[in-house]
Amino acid sequence: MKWCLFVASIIFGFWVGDSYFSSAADRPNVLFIISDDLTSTALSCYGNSVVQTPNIDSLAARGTRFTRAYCQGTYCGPSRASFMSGYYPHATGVLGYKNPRPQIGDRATWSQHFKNNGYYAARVSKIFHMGVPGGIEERGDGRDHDGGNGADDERSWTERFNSPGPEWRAPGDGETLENNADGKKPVVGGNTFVVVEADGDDMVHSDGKTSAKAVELLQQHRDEPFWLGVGFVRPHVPFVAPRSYYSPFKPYQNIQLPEKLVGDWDDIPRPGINYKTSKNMKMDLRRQKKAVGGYYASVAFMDAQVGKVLDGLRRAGLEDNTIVIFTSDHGYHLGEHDFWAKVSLHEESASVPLIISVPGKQPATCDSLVELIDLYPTLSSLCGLDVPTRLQGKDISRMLDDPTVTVREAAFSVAPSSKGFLIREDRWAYLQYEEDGTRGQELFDMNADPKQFTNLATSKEHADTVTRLQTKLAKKLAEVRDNDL
Ligand SMILES: [Ca+2]
Repeated sequence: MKWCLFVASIIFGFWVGDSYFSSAADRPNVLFIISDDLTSTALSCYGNSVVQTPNIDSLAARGTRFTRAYCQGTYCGPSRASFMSGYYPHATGVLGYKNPRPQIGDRATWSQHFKNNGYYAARVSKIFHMGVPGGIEERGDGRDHDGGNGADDERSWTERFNSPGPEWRAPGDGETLENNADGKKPVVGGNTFVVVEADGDDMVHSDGKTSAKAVELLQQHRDEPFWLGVGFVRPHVPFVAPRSYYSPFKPYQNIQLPEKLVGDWDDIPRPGINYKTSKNMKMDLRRQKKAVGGYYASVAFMDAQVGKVLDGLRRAGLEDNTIVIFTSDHGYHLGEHDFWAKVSLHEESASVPLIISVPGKQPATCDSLVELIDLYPTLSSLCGLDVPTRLQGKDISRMLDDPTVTVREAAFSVAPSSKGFLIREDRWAYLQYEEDGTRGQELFDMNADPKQFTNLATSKEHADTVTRLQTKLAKKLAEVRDNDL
């Protein structure tokens, strides 16, 4: 048997039985591109007809586009710590803006696992949490935090590179939209809705520098296996991009806002009302439309940077031996229910865009439920590395050959800051606040009500479904906490 496998390994260049590649040099590269705060609803390949994202679309056209991918935490810190460590937020207890190293000890993170297996592992800009804009801006507060590395984990990398940029200080026409009803507030920093139509070209900004550095690294490391993480900070606030990216979205008054329903909040429990709303941000319709336009311009700018990286991959001759992943750390509200930004566990915020392109595999659209935590085991499997049994995600690689494959009947996500939990099944989205649900429940029939306007949690007709999902959630949380940490 061993002899047969040996012969097969010579013929096919890898161990057929265990799908191990014969040596690290033959293994595919991994190019992991992650945008910050990007909702799939803003991408043309996910159906947006106003924003054009030709570069992300081109990746979708040759890879598998997942329509039901979910983050494990609905803001940067817990989401990134989760998919990089391979544990759910409630396993590590990383519910805020830290890296998971103290909790995982010597266990390898995703990129570190590849590094330990002979890969060059590098990141450009934000992969673990970094504050935006403060953590990446020149003169920003993040310069005082580990030299601008934010909540990064140094052991995950062979090398790491940051891309400081001017952010909200970029010269151009800027406006603060949030809490600025009288219009007297200047352009400010922080986690605030600001739009800047910036002077100059792409290279003025963090993401322009990130794409250039990534292209340089692809050339430099073309002759060795690599795991390269490229972290773009747009469309995270502030919405800053060169002027040219704004023209398709002006005049802003022509931007269509999501449907508004009278009494929409009446059946949502208080913790389910997102922390940023049109009301508490004091954004009138003009400001709301400009916020969407500014976000869209940031998406178009980020997409152009993705294009430069994909072009660099092609020019380095690496397209045929590189698995490319594109995703975001969580989704985003652009005015649905008059909610804005992240944290919410409603669909636009908890779901993420996810595209995985493996050379030689057929393009597809996959509607199976998947989670960002599945990336670590899946890419380990695809590259012939061992898949540590302690990982809490699932190997979804078979979906790349057959998009009808399913590996889970529900996705699980949390919003620690509102003590929120989400169980997303094929038909039902069940949201609960507090572990016992005492601060409220929401149940949506995603077939009949995909925009989540009618909370069915209090209807007698659906009491059994609520009980079933509440039990399922408690069981899932117990499984998450039953781990080797
Ligand atoms: Ca984020």
